[in-house]
This record gives sequence, C-alpha cells and structure tokens, in this order.
Amino acid sequence: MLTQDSLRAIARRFAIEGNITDIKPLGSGLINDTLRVCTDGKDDYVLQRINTGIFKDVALLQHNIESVTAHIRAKLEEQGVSEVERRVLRFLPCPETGRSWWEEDGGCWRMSVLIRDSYTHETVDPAHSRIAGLAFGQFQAQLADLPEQLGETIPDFHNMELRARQLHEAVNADAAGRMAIPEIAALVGEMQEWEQEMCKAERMHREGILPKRICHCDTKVNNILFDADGQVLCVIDLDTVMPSFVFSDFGDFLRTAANTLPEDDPAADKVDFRMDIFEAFASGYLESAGGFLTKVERENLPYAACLFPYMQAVRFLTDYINGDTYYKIKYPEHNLVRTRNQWALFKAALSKVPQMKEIVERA
Ligand code: GN1
Ligand code: MG
Repeated sequence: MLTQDSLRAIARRFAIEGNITDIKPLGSGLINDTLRVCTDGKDDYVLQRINTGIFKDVALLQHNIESVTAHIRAKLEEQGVSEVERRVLRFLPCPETGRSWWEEDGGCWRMSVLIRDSYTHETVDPAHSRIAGLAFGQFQAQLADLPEQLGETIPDFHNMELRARQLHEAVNADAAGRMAIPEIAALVGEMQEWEQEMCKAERMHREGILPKRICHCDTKVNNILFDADGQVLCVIDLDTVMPSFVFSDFGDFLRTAANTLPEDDPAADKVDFRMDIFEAFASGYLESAGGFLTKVERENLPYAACLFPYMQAVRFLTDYINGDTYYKIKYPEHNLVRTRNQWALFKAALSKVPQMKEIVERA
C-alpha cells in the first residue's frame, strides 16, 4: 500500500470538500483495495483502488456505474423518496480530467461519498433476508428500463460453462503442482460430475427461453448498506452490474446468507444451508421481482441456489490450482479452505431442492 501522503495526494485529485484528517482501510472485499477518507467537512469518502488486472476496461466499468447510479437517483427523485443521497452511491469527478477515475503510477482510483450511519453485516436473520430479497428484486426492477447499454465488465462473469472450462485449463496446466494432492484431484472429479447439470442456464439461454437482465452479480450480504434500524439503504459494490441471468442475484445472496458459516470457515463439516433464510429471501424477492420474472426463471430459483455455491467452489478451486492468482488470500491454503466450505454448501443446498421447490410454488 502507498504512504498516507501519496494516498492524500490521490484523494485530493477528486472534488472532495473539507480537509483530509485520516485515510484508513475499509471493508473486506477480495478484489479491490478500499479506504475510508476522513475529513473535517460534512462528508467522509470511500477511495478505492480498482483491480485493473481483473477489471481491464475501466472506462467501461465507470460508464456502467455512472449510468446505473444516475438512473436509480432519477427514479428515487421522481418517486419523492426522502434522503436520496443515502439511497444511491455518488461518485466524484476529477476536476482535471472530468472523469470519475484517476490514473497514477499504474494504479486506477475512484472516489464515492461515504453514506453516514450505514452498516454492513456479514450475516443476516430471516427478517433481514426478506428485506434484502425485496431490495435486490427492486434493484433489478429499477434497472429494467435503463436506456444505456451496459457492457460486461468481466466478460462471461457468471457463465458456468466458462468457469468449468477455466477449471479444466487450470487442471491441465497444473501451474502450482497442486494436482498431485489426492484431495484436489478428487474434488475436481466430483465437480465434473455436476458440470452438465450446472451449465443448464447457458443451454436455456441458447434455446431462447432464458433472458439476460441487468443484475448486480455480487449480491453478497455485505454488499447491502443497512441503517441503524435495519432498513435497507442501498446496494453497493457496483463493479459487476451487467447483463446476466436473474439467478446471479438470487443465488449469490443465498450463497453467503444461507450458509451457517462464513465462506472461508474451515469447519466444512458444520456447513449447512439454512432454509429459514431461503424462505424469507425468496418471499421478499418474489414480491418485488415477481412482476417481471418468467415461468422458467421462477421455476429455476432452486437451481440458482445450488448453482452459486457450485460456481464459487469451482472458482476457488481453480484459483488454488493456479497458485492463487485471483483472490486475495491470508494464508497458503485459504482458497482450498474456501473450496471445501463452498462444496459442502453446494451439497447441503442440493439436498434441499425439493423443499425449495415447494416454497417457490407456494409464494
Ligand atoms: C469477489 O470483492 P468481493 O469480495 O466483493 C468476487 C465475487 C465472489 C466473491 C467471493 C469481481 O467479490 O464474484 O463471489 O469475491 N468478485 C469478483 O467472496 O470476482
Ligand atoms: Mg464486496
């Protein structure tokens, strides 16, 4: 990381108000570096170093984010919603370039206003899951009439066929020599048994029976800001907002919220898939998204709940086999521990599909 002085110099490239009093780490993302810029003025700010190894087209990334936030802001204003500034992110321009990002020494930075008195949570109870379901369904509904075209900031991000192919490539290259570990070879084998079934979304899309819509694509629990009363303020972490199947948002929320443990907890034998969380989230989501979902989308929500633990297990294992080149890790086996956890979650979810189907039909 850079020194305070260089960070402050970067922060001052943006149109912030007040004097900077401190800059310190914020949040727990696995991709970008996120900092809180404290000031003596009205607002604090969030400064992020964009991971350009992963988000290769920053202009496209920021175009998406600017279109989405402007569209949501306009809708909220039109609806006369109070405290609009707390319900949608605001990115700051750099006066020198007029752009919403700053490039320096190979780094690419952006800045948004920190939403005061907001909280993120790593876990949720059923009541909050319902609220989150309403929020993500509403987010998709709000973006249904976005006039701009959004590009894919990471092409084929949630395309399971691509993720499966990347696993095969990692296995063949065996860059870190990890295929010699019996557990790894066994996990790869087990994952391949489910590959065809899990790739069914792409097949349905090719058959023309499954649309893409604008989705958030990273609906982890900790990407929602709540206020002190537990009401949803706004959805954050907009890097991956792009056209995708609605399964992305439904499945990725449950992947984090319905797991009895955090995604990197080593006690994989204690991982379970919480049906109370599923039921609450599905009821909220179907209430706000039910109006536009097709029959195929609706019927496949239980599949989505299995697909995301599966996809994440495949992605973590791929990264482990590649020698940990994508996700930030805190210790050498971190990606393997994550894989075991997500694989256990996938199996737990699979065993509950009949119950999930009943819940969706009833809702
Ligand atoms: C990454 O950076 P973060 O933690 O919000 C990843 C998601 C994964 C997640 C796993 C761009 O999100 O897709 O689900 O880690 N984002 C990207 O925790 O790959
Ligand atoms: Mg995040």
